[in-house]
Amino acid sequence: MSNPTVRLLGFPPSTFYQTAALALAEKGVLFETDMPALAEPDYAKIHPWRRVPVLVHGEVSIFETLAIAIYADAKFEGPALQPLDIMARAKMFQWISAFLDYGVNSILQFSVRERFQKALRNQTPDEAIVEQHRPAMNYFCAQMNSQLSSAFISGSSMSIADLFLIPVMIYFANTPEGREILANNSNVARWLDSVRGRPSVMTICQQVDWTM
Ligand SMILES: N[C@@H](CCC(=O)N[C@@H](CS)C(=O)NCC(=O)O)C(=O)O
Repeated sequence: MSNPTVRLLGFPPSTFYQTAALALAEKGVLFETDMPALAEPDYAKIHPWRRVPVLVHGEVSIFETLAIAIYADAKFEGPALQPLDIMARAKMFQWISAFLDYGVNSILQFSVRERFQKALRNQTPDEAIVEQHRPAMNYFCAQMNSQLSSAFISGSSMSIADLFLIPVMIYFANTPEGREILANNSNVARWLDSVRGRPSVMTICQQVDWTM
């Protein structure tokens, strides 16, 4: 039975929604998903930039995925999503920040969104745009590959950094450029194979079976 006091506003195919949903699921929190009308005047009161996700927990409403994940980790019981070790925690934030800047501005924007968002709108992806950004995608994956000598991004246990990367990399692995790049980055491929088997990831990230 779902807990009616925890609601996640968002759209199941959205990678940022999926990151927030993974954080809740990994904590063992049952939640309801509501799909908001972003253009409604009142929506700006809960998300000033009219995006998803938004977490609503009783009287509390939080926008921005990182804030939601940190709140979920502190507020709910269940396995910790942030390492205690200071270096591991710094690595976690380093990779969240790297993803939100360099990963979003390469893999998410110019492969995943270019292909899957356009497919949703019956538009053709611009292959020239994908090609133009391929070196940055390659570089991001190579850096991830070096980082992934342990099981997870910030060490031996899963953290919020993995939760940001998992949804995007699952989509990316289903694109032509993603398949090629992952074939050259075996640590990333191994990490992805292993996290794909988690119940939270199977439920939240693999509902949409899109292969490009
Ligand atoms: N900085 C935001 C980014 C969220 C974001 O970009 N969400 C996308 C979906 S993945 C969205 O709401 N898009 C709707 C729109 O742009 O109209 C966060 O971390 O939550």
